[in-house]
Amino acid sequence: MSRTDDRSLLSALLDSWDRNNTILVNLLRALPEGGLDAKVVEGSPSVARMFMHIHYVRLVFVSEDAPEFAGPVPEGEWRNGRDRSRIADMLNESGKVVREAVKGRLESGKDMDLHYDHPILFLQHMIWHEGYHHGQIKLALKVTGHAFDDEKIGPVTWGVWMDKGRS
Ligand code: NI
Repeated sequence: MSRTDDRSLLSALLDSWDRNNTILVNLLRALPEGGLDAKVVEGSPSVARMFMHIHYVRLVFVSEDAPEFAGPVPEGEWRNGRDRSRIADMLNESGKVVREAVKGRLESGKDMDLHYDHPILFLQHMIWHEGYHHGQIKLALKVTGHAFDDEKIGPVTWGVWMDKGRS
């Protein structure tokens, strides 16, 4: 059976976003002690600030592109977060906001207001943006002597994409 019907595509698309968020939160939870303060070089943002930036970017784009789904946008873009479970809650929350914005705009047939011709482009942009910072976060840990063990981090990050029985 063809899988190009809209419902099937929408469900796979939203599944990809959910997996992306799961991977990000798994990375956060797997950080070693002191990992939130790691930086690639002096002057670059800490791991904590990168997670907070990702949360901020999600919410600011929804507020600019699909404001009917927006909640409050945090005051600063690169704030320092100290509490890992609080950051995880924030990411899960902003993940839902993005999900609802994309789903809502797709269902209503409306483009995004400011940056994108199609809601899917917004979702792809967020996944690309977060993958970019994911690599920076891992590099920051490596250069500060806190490198992840690939055998441990692989299954909760790369493995989530390739978990065939999950959805
Ligand atoms: Ni960024």
